[in-house]
Amino acid sequence: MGVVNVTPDSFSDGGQWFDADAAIKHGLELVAAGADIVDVGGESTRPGAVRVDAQEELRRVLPVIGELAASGAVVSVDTMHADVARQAADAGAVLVNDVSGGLADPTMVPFIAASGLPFVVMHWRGHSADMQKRATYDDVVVDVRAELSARVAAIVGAGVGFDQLVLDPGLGFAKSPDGDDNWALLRHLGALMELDRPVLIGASRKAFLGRLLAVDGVPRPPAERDRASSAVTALAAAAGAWAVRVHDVVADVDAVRVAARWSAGPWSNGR
Ligand code: PMM
Repeated sequence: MGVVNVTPDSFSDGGQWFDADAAIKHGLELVAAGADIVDVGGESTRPGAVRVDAQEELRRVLPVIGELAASGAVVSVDTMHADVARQAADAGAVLVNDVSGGLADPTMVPFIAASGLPFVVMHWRGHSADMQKRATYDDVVVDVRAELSARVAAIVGAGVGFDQLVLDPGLGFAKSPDGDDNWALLRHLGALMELDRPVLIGASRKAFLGRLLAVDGVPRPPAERDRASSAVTALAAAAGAWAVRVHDVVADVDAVRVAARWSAGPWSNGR
């Protein structure tokens, strides 16, 4: 899954694809590089980000989604607003990626139930403005799994098909970048896969990688975290992740192919 952030302020690539034409060109490049899905978002969720309203989000994402879908790309919309999801679907998006797992907008889950669209349910404890205050866990793997499992039960209880759901541990969202939270979740991906739904991982360029690669206490900047992101991609793919949400699709497609070949044995090579 390649990332197209149509935002002025994303931590990872803020402003680079804010213009619709630039965003469309970038999305097409990601598809040409081998992305199976392009994930288009119009609201930054970096720690401390201020929210944008649905009107502004629509203005940002709709032309990009329409154009990419018309070109044959498989497009997902990264949004917490049901209105944006609905209009994105009308414009050709075929998957809804909601970092709040339907918690931010009470009309999201009913829309997903009515539309039948696949829905990414990410582990989320509150909006980005103060989410890092919520990074307290007894056992991060047990707690995230229990909270996701409870979300799945609530969403299915509200009429969404179990098979519509994809789960995501929400790396960087109410997870301490300095501690072990993100690493523990990656180390124990199997615990999430036991919930019997495909798992999506979004580690690309995140702060915990910057901290890992810090020199003299200065984190590595986001644009220089792609090699580490690809290493996470290879390991996550080998551990059975369904998809990885990434910026540097060229490198990550190779990483996924290595992982697939590594896991499959010689018969996957026609022998
Ligand atoms: N991370 C970001 C945005 N959307 N969606 C899902 N499902 N999982 C994630 O981890 C995720 C996401 C933030 O990263 P960006 O600013 O690079 O888009």
